[in-house]
Amino acid sequence: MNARPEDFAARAFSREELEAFWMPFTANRQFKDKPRMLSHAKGMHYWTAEGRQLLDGVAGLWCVNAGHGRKEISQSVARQLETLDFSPTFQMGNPAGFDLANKLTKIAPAGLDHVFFTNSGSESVDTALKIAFQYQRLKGEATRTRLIGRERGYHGVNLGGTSLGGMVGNRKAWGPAMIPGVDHLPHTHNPAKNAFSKGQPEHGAELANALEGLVALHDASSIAAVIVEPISGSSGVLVPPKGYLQRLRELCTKHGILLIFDEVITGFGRTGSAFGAQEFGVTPDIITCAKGLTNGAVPMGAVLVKKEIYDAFMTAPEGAIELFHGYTYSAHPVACAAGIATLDIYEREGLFQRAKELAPYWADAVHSLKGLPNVIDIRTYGLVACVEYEPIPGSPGKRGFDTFLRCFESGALVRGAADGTALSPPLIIEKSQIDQLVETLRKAIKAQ
Ligand code: PXG
Ligand code: PLP
Repeated sequence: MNARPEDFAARAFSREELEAFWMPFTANRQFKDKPRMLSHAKGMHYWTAEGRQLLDGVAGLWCVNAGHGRKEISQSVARQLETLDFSPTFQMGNPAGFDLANKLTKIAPAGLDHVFFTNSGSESVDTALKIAFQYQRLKGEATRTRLIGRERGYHGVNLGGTSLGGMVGNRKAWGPAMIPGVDHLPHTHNPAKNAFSKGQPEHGAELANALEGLVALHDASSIAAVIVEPISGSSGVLVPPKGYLQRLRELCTKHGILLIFDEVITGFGRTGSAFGAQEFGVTPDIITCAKGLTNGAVPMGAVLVKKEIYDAFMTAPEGAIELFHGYTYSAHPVACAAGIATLDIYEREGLFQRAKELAPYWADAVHSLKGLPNVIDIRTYGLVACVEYEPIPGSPGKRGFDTFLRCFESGALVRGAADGTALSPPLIIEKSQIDQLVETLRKAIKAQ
């Protein structure tokens, strides 16, 4: 189908009509004074309400990995809606839930062979934390109640994930509401040593040793789990230094601490493998994911756990509920239908491999921005990147936001991340579109 933006011409909204919707992570008043409305999407593009075409440089919000408007997904969803629109998954099942779980565990790292379904990345994170707590209890290690995140981490917005996250703006307003017993490892961003690295930076594996410090402080017997993103996305695409994740794995194993990889962004081909775990050759005990699971078409998340964890729960007495946790919409049949169709597309079109093959071209293209005014670092891996700017004194984040606005006005959707621009296009992107995205960004940076 050719895009026909005129079919989707959005009516104009008055300022008053924009008022009721309290928009998430948005400068509401600024937006409502000068709205940016998206009305239609197909393939690599969005169209604005005014009919302007935008090249999608962030897969919507890091989630539309197979590109927009995939017929296979909408048809699968429509069929499911007409067959079984909703079914409870507490004490009963629907076929789509089991089919999706089987498909998902097939592409997951070996050993992570059970899936708990949620509706978002945030719910996946809080679910993973609860599973980690209870697993330690079941093993007879009920004193392991502390959790460890990392500076500059993002683990969604529910209270567990907020507490484990490491971005100050997302934390500072909720001090007393946060869960207790949380520490943070240092982040791995080191521009003095690693600026303009392509792929994994050379320096910083030793930062994982900070976990030894926390063990020395609290004792291993008090720590349940460590959660990190293999590549931190939200806070500016921080790629793990060579050897860092391996070291973290070793230390977690040594101290009986569960390792959780939050793969909400790094899952589903972003790095060139199904999950970052496989790409970096490190197997965590639990993986959280969402976004690309359904190509963003229907909200859904999942928590993958290794066999030993699932088996520990299955020792509860016959007939007992093993995990007192679940969402009304866990394994919602419509979300599952979207997930099944999405995983089929990834496989049929070899999109993870495509990301891997495009990665060198992508890295060269984005790194060609080195040398532009204010560009202080560029980080790339797979089909993800961040270009970081020298902050304007007193106005942190302004250059990133202004660059997003300029790109939006000149035909590309990018994402402000810290004082930078994050890029993570659908994995179907063509080389010519990579060129176009980078040229649009180049002009926007020059206009800073
Ligand atoms: N963990 C990670 C690693 C994420 O990137 C979540 C959890 C939460 O997922 P939900 O589905 O609850 O949003 C995310 C989500 C950004 C941005 O700043 C990133 C995310 C969401 C919104 C904005 O680019 N990541
Ligand atoms: N609040 C109330 C009053 C509820 O009854 C429920 C679910 O039954 C929830 C919250 C949780 O909703 P969900 O299962 O969609 O997360």
